[in-house]
Amino acid sequence: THRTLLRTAGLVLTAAAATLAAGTAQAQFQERNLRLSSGSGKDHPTGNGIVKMAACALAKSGGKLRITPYWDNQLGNDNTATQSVRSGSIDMVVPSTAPLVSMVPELGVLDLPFLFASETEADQVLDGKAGAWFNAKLPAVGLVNLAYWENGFRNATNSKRPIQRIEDFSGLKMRVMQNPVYIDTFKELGANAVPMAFSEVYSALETRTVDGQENPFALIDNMKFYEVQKYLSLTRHSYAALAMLMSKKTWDGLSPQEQETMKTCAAEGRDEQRKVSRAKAGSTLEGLKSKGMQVNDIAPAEMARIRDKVKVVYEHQAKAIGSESLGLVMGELKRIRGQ
Ligand code: TK8
Repeated sequence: THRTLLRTAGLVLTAAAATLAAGTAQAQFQERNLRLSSGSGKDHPTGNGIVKMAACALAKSGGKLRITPYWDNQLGNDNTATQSVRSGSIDMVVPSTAPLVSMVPELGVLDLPFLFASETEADQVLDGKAGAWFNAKLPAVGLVNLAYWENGFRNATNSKRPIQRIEDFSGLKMRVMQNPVYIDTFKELGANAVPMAFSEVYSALETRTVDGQENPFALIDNMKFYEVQKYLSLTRHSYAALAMLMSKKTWDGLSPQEQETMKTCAAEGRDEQRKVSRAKAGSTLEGLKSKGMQVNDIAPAEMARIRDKVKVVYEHQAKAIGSESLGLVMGELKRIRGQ
């Protein structure tokens, strides 16, 4: 009888522990549907990343943590969708970091021309202490960056002429992102820089309101700019990062386990997205040629003149970016390059 009592007590305790554990698991994940705004289409590498991130969140939450993407600026462009995320009416957005400088000017260092020499350098700076330093500034403006994703190296397209040398920029009306570094860079190149939201670019190119724009191959293809742009010149003048942003209001409402899951899955999505973006660059460029774009390299001597001309942008923008941000990123690059 004594033994039976003990055994029964043991069974009851085990059952209680199991219920508690299940209960905690219940508290870990609630039924959620997070709305995510994307500025590109599902068949852009960002789509691969978002699909992977969403599958990861569902799997890790027993089907409770759902992410629903809205493609092609349906919920607004980078600026308006980001404002909606700050207000909490949309949960997530994946803009370029460039438009964020209106809230966090220190991010402008990432937009400096020819800053990164390779994707590897960009990954190490963004995923390292510099990226973490930028991330620490976002909650104050109502945003949490889960991970940096890839937009890519940017190249110039236009409808007027191939850009073979710096003089070919003069007089070109070039749409740029709403960001002082891009405006300054294209002014220094002699173009007429026209800041504009991404969602308006196709029609501005079609109506010849602007002559050209600059973006990575994947977006030139995904947004069908080849339909309204004859020339693609391989300037590779800057590397653009995306930020997988969540509303701080949404983030603060998540359990620690949900927060951890979102971070893990955003990193999984990032790795997939970067992989696809880099794997497809070559075939995307070939595709643009077959869709009628006339693609030209720029002779090294002419590239050297272009790089030389825009160096002054670093000085012009130093004050707005701030010495701490500049020092941190340039220091990281020196370390990475073994200088
Ligand atoms: C997409 C934009 C785009 C950017 C631009 O949301 O505006 O040219 O390159 O990627 O962020």
